[in-house]
Amino acid sequence: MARVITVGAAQLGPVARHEARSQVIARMTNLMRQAKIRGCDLVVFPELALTTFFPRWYMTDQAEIDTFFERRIPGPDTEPLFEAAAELRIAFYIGYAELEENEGHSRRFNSALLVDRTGCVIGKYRKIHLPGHREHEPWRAFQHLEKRYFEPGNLGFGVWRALGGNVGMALCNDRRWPETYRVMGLQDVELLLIGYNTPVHYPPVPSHDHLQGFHNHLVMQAGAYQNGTWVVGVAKAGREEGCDLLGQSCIIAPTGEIVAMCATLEDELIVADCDLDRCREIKENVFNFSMHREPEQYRLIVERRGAASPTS
Ligand code: CDT
Repeated sequence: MARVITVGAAQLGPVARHEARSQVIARMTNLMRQAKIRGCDLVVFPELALTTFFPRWYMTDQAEIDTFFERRIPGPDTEPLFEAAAELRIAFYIGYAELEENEGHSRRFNSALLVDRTGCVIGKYRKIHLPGHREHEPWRAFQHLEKRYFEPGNLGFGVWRALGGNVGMALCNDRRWPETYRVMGLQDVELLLIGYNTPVHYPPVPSHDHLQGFHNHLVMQAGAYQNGTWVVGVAKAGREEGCDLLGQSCIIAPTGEIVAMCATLEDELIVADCDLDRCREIKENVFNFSMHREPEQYRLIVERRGAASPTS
């Protein structure tokens, strides 16, 4: 019997700085209800879905910074989303800013959760590739202070048994790195969920601004094909507090083909029937890892962080 998961990619339009969590949750719940009508088993929301993309601002008041973080999830603000999921019997992925408090010690991560059809959390991922910078750089049109506000994730790239398949999670900048996909490919991932917030303007190299859409799809399509997995990339899109965020949320087949893509920069749901058995077309043939990989020859990947030129 075919293993088909009907997946909804629930792109969000911009979230204003002072938009209440309850307003955002209402938008997300609306998308979840649309997803139910369209037969979805799973809905995928963006990275840092509950607030505006706050790393664009330099802030020094920790109390102010912490207003963008969740101390508990589900918590009082987010409970309605979990209740809607349980009522509709839809699993979901959500990105959020996580504040972990343990014996007076606080840690902050850019995180994502996988929640099952009963509203129970079954997996957590903490973003590993944090882009941007740590200090205030006033020359930029806007900041990208993920390295200041978050620690690198410490949970690795997990893959969970869910919805009859193997489901992995990553966040935004992770999608640009081949290691992200391969570590999950080696756990036989079949459906990889990735929320993102990608400014169209890249201050260090503005001549690449027109390539943002191309690079977005290039990396996810390559990751899907090279590991024989479905990939779902979901944006927070549109003009958010004066900053243009890329849209183009999409669902990609294990062949690397885009099978559904958003056409707006607003709240929008796209849906695709993802047959997990189609992963075998790739995993058992051109990228049959057991048959064709040569890990002994790949040692540098884990032994060396930065590139070093040959000495002779
Ligand atoms: N959120 C996030 O990771 N955004 C980055 C922006 C580019 S690097 C400053 C991304 O990879 O899309």
